[in-house]
Amino acid sequence: MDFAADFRRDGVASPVAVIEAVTAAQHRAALEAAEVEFGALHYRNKIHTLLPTAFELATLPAVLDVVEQMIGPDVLLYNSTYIIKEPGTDAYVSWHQDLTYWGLADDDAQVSMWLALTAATPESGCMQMLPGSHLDGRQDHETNSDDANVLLKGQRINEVDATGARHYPLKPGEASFHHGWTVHQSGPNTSTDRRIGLNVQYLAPHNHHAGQATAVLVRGEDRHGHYGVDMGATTDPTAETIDRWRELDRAMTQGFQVEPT
Ligand SMILES: O=C(O)CCC(=O)C(=O)O
Repeated sequence: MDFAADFRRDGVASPVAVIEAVTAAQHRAALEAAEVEFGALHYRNKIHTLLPTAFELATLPAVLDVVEQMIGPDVLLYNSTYIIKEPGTDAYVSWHQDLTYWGLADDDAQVSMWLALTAATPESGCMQMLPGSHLDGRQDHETNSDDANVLLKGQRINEVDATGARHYPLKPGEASFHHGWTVHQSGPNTSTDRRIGLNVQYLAPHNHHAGQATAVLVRGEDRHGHYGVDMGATTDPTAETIDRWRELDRAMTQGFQVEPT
């Protein structure tokens, strides 16, 4: 499969098999053990700096090989979050584009991966995307407060022509990769199981961020030095790594206000 060609043409490549279902189940169990220790971990930033299970998934060779096809041989891991929809809840994600609030210099030198740890189906609230919409650039968003909307500012594109929109279902262990201008949304989880995905953002090192940003180099070289250095978690959390993660999570949430350059 030429995932890079799909990504260039459609702004999305999916599904990409990256781990076995049994391995996905082990990572789900590791996440659920961490939820017992740390409380809810839905949508907490930079989770790869806290949990070795998240860092391992974000740096799988099978994932980085695809990322490299899309953004080149030098790869920074910028952010990761578990996005969890509990069964029978109304949490949804409105039509939006990721890059609207990121503040990056080069829109094409980034990609997001969404790796399913449980089944992501139309019933459980998998992503729906508009293939090719990344080619039209930024669209106007408005913000509103809606507790059911997973997005921090409840941002949404109001005028979406959803003709041609497709669901992108994933089996446990499969991933999708999408461009930051690809218009997408997801509906509520009406299934009987949790819908759990690990969402990871990768950047090429030349892709300067308008704010104070940090990242981990996970492949190749960083000849630019635009980013402060995060440490990926390779051992169980310590008091020090927990404190640092809390600080990074808070800073990312506050930095969300950064407008694009
Ligand atoms: O998890 C979801 O349903 C939405 C994820 C999303 O918006 C994204 O990965 O950019």
